[in-house]
Amino acid sequence: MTRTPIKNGTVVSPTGRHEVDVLIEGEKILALLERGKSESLNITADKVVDATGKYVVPGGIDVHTHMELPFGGTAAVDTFETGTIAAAWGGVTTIVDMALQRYGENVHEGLAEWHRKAGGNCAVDYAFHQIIGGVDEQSLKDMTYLVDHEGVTSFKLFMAYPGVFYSDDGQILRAMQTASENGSTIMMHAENGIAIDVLVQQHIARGETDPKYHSYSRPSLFEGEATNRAIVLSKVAGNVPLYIVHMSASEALNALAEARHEGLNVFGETCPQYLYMTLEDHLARPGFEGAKFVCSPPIRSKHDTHDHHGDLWKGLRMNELAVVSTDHCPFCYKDQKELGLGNFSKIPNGMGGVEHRMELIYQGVVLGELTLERWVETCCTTPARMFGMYPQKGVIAPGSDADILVWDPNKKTKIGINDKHHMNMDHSSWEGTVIDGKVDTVLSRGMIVIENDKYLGRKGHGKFIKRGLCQYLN
Ligand code: DUC
Ligand code: ZN
Ligand code: ZN
Repeated sequence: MTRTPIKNGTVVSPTGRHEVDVLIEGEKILALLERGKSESLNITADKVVDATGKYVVPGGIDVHTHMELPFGGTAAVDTFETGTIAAAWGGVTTIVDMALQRYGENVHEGLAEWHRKAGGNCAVDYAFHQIIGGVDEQSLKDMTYLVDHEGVTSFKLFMAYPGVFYSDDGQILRAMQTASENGSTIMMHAENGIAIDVLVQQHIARGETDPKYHSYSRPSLFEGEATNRAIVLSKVAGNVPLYIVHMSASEALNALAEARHEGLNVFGETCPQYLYMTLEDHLARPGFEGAKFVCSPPIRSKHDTHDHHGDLWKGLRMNELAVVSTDHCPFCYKDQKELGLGNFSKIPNGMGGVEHRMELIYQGVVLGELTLERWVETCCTTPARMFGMYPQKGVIAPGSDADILVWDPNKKTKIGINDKHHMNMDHSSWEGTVIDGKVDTVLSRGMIVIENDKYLGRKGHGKFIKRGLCQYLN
């Protein structure tokens, strides 16, 4: 078996920083060694990674991606191959993608289709949540089968997108009751889709068709209302674990914080776009450029009564928000975003970001929004525990998978289509952004996949990870 020591770096965990070396054997972490110990023990190494002046952290885990998702009359452009290569470039060693079942479709077939897409194609490890777009007797039974036999232990439901993925409150309650029996987690897209559709039609009827009306038609109050409703339903269903995805709004965060204060098993996730982007600076760009930033929930206004960015960063610091994911759902500008020229409601919803989450949230450390430890916790460790992959993933400890990111705080990263950009989109959502740090070396189960600005990975190296239940329950 190959032996790879990572020497002279600072190992960062959610609880602190340690000046130790990491010894990897094969696919696993064998030991953490005091400085100099590998020399005194005479450990033979096949390769040494020198991490002098660098941080050594668990590989990033992005628990919310949509590779190849058919959506908005088209499909997300990253395949599992291109998307996981981009993930590796961004220091991400595990993704959890959303397998799809729509109304009238069979859950097992939806999951099998996702295995066909991903199997043999991934550069890093992957797991699945299951979208349930049609809650009925059969899909409820199938949920329990997936938990018991398939290592799929979380289900995404939608309070938005009527006629596409939408579940009504009765369906949501029934899915939550099923989850409360089988131990799984309900992930919720919390926006009031029925009310949103009314506003969308009214904007279009008034000739307000530019991308910025996407945000005006989805007010933050609707996200707050839906979040609160989801929480109430989860409480009635027996305090079922509820994970609110891609939170963008202070109103929603307030509802979440109150529920957590009450001791409910309710958790929240946000994404970099909601921490940095604004309606005015992105969605309202001249011409049709704002279409690049159409995603749901939408990017919020900086002139709202709430300071959404400030509140979300604070929520991350205070563990009201537990996780940062990306909701990676990439579409090209040409021919895909352009489907919505003259009608914002036809713009495919989504942004690509799987490559940049570790970078963008590290920039939050530089800006004083988060500690280095909390960066690791929200991007690596908590995602693993939230979705039943700990301690195989999310931690640098003996016996864990050797998924490791060596991060250089002394170099810079310029993001952009002609700079750092490995996703399949024809543009970068983060064009021109400069990060005060850089992905240096990335290992996926002991294999170096990124080193010296080169991708050294292999299609098919990434394995499917069967997951357990949420590891944070009361
Ligand atoms: N939101 C998006 O922006 N894209 C994919 C699905 C979703 O909920
Ligand atoms: Zn969603
Ligand atoms: Zn999503």
